[in-house]
Amino acid sequence: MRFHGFFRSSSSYRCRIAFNLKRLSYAFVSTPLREGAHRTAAFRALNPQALVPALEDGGEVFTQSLAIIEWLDETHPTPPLLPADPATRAHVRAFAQVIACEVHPLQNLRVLDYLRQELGQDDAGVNRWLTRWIGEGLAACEALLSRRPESPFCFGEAPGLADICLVPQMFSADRFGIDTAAFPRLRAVRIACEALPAFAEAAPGRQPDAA
Ligand SMILES: N[C@@H](CCC(=O)N[C@@H](CS)C(=O)NCC(=O)O)C(=O)O
Repeated sequence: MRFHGFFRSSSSYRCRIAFNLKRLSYAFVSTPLREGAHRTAAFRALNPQALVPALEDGGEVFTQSLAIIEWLDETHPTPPLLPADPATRAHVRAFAQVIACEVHPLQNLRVLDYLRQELGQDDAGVNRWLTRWIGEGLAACEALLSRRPESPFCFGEAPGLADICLVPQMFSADRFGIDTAAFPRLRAVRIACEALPAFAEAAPGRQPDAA
């Protein structure tokens, strides 16, 4: 498998955690976003959307981190990243999608560049944007978990897709200076996850292309 990603990309970070949980090895191809490596013709041939990650596996190219993670889960079922019970699976997917579909797109490089370059926003304006949308999304995640019994991970005794999405988003919140004190459950899950080698070794600072 050849995995195209970037150390600080949170959707790449999600995939790295999934690889590690499943003990899968892969060849890593760094795609430095700040240098525009994802906008080259060569990269667009892999992903016409010009976004990392992309995974080459078995003669196919897969894109979109949630699709990649479900592909890995279906082709390497142990340990499972989704629960067996259909209702809980739906809740896990909903939690993951709050982050991957509602929060993350609003903090993406191209969106922040657009705010600065096309809409003329300064640091204060961009920070207001990030605080609003990341804060609102994490508050929803905290509320979703608060409805459930206490557990070390988002949905029980083992980490899965929800935790895979949460930890990179919490990392991004720190990077953007968002206060997460109001989200004790999310913070506790993050601590439990980061104590595991699969999460710790996936951290941006531990990647070969970390700046
Ligand atoms: N929904 C996509 C998001 C992919 C994405 O937005 N990747 C970011 C890095 S985390 C990227 O390539 N950004 C480049 C840009 O915004 O120009 C996924 O989950 O894979």
